[in-house]
Amino acid sequence: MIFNPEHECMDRKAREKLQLAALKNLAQTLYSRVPFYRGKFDAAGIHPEDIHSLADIGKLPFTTKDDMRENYPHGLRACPRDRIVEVHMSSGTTGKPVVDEYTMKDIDIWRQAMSRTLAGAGCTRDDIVQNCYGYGLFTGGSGVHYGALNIGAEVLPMSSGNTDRQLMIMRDFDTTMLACTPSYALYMAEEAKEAGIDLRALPLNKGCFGAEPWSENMRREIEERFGMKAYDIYGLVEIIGPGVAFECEAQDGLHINEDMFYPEIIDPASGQVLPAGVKGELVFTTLTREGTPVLRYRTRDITFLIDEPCSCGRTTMRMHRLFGRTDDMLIIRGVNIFPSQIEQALIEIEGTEPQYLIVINRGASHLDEVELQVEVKKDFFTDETRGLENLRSRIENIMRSKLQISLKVKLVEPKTIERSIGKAKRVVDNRKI
Ligand code: DLL
Repeated sequence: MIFNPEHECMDRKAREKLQLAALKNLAQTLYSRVPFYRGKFDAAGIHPEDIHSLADIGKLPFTTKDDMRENYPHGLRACPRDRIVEVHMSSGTTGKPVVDEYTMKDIDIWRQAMSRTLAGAGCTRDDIVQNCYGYGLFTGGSGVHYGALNIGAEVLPMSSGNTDRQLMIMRDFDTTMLACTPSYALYMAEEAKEAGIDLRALPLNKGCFGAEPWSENMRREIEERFGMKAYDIYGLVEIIGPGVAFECEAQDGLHINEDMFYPEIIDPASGQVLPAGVKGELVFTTLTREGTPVLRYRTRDITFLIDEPCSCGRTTMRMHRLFGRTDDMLIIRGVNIFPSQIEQALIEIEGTEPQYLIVINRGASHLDEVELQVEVKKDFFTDETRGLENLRSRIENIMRSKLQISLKVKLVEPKTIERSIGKAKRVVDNRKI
């Protein structure tokens, strides 16, 4: 199903015209309303009036995650405060979070983008959508919620966790569509098996999965275990949340809502724009947003663009499912974490050395399990066992509250974690995704 054929199947040239007009408008807005962007334009010796074609976007400055953190909380807002109606934020940070502020028009854009996303997976007003993405500051819950309501489907706003209850509701409320992270879907399947529930016999027939890396293998497994179609959906809080790109029934690349979010692929080292088909770092510009619009945001996600017609009839540019990232960001149970944040938290804990190793496994449960090995200071190690046990649980509590993830801490003796003369190896990721 195509939610908005007028836009999604628009003639390419006509769309480019709209994109150019929106880009000029965006540049003007950012220049006149956001001192941070004015500074960036001035430093680059460029003025919004210099934009004459879409290719001119290549002359404009990039925005990075650090820029966003430095402008916390409201430095990138491009409209008066009283026009903001909702706020979302990045999760799991010890530093400043990335903030996304939405006006009512932004919510409309999101609603539209998410309706297209869910419709791409076949959602109609007849569907009952079990939404197990987290509600709250994370964008997943609200994004799916808005899209499903706009289609006229019924939403079960479950949020994440409490798997027994999820399975009960899934059966008793005749869920037809599932929305959650792919690893949680597999975990649910495992729990269902244990509880003797035959998922394949339920009305559930499709689901949309994203917010973390997954593979064709995982897709096959989800489709097989649930007896449903599994679609990849992509987005990020810096741009709007989910709804940036989504798969259609062809399951052959993700259609980008490019009338709203203008994509580029760049060489991560030089910043040069690369042509379709060439792998590089994905960059997005929000063409029509009002609250916190963004110019050329460097996502750090690696993919390539697909500039060929799709069998579904949509004319939008597609992106290949992600290949990875250019930085060391980890996504653990859907929460984005940088090793440096763990390091930062450890520095503040007395008794520990800043020597650590993060070991990630995806066990039989299909959920990520993290062991944090931490070196203990010499004096501490000779201490009685109770002292060590206290330290261990203290670190676990601090990590849970600062990073919003549960991990198991293993205290190790001084000098046991391998030292490196080059870049320290901080992560052993055993997940076979
Ligand atoms: O994860 C938004 C989202 C919610 C997307 C629900 C899909 C479904 P953030 O927390 O800002 O936003 O994390 C964004 O997650 O830059 C990617 O590295 C990763 N990511 C998101 N979708 C996918 C996907 C949400 N389909 C970061 N495949 C992005 C692989 C994904 N990685």
